[in-house]
Amino acid sequence: MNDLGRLEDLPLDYRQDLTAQNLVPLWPSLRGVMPPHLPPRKTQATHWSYRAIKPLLLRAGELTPIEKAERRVLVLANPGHGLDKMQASSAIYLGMQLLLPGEWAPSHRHTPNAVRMVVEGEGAWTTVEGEKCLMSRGDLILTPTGQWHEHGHDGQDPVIWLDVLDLPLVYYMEMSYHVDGQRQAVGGRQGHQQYARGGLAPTPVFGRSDRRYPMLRYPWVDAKAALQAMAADASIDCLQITYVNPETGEDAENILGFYALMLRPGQSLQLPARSPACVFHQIEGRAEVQMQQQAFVLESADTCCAPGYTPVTLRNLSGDQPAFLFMADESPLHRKLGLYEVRA
Ligand code: 1HN
Repeated sequence: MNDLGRLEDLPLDYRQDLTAQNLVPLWPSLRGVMPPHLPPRKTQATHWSYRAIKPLLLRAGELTPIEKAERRVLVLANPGHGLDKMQASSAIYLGMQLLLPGEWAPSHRHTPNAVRMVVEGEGAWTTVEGEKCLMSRGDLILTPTGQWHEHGHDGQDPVIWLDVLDLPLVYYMEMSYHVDGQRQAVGGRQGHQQYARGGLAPTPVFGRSDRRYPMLRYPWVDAKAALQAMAADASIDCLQITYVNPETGEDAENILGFYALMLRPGQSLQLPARSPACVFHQIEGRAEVQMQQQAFVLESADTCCAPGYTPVTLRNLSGDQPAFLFMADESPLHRKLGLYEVRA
């Protein structure tokens, strides 16, 4: 490959003439924006320890009342992007949110899509478009783009959950904004009950639902049971499920994908290098996540991220208990853009 000319090779007066016209020569930067074979990635393999996060989040509960925070969150920021950018990867935002007993995080809606993965505590709920979704450990709750949502807590102990948003992408597109709302009236709908059994969709007299988001809460008991049922078949090596729209089978949200994965006792699983960046969050058990000559030990509720185009090996550190992980990635986005790729 030939060397391309550098900016310094150009006469100063020419560079100044270009600048005066808001013009820039491409060739000195061409290799930087499009290097051979592998894209430049700011996303660094990063681990966030729940043991470290929890006391700092509880301290935020003492320091900042919910009225002064609206959402009381510590952002899991990837140092490769800069801590101020609030990015775990190019398209993924992660945060740990605390709600104390009796608190209420008021209703709003916004352009970025969000999900919550409940980490700890009982008695909290999120109301999404009038559907009250109870929050239990491991439950996944969607608050897709444009949908009203608010959080409340009727229990006794602090509740903590992991927020996953496509905020960095929507912000990059200059489309990130929110609208404040009123406390929502709660209706009777409970999508997770109507779609509780895979492959069976409720069918009213006028036909199947055309709701874009028919299911908002994916209880962990159901996801775990689905994984355990798969595990009964010893020929299935990759015990992984995708959180889908039960009417269409498509990804639950438009931009980020969400998955749960089970590792049998002692199991190792190799994930090939794929274009999307990926987040791993430990729901139950302990696992090792190996990538780029690093090994992170995920204790319960720990989170880590892998840049795109990076092979990852997962290993259950227990010889007698299964391990369960929640994963989020940028696959739906890459697929819709026609950019998704897997490297052998
Ligand atoms: C948001 O609305 C929530 O509703 C959580 O709980 C985290 C991060 C950035 C922007 C909006 C919530 C958020 C957020």
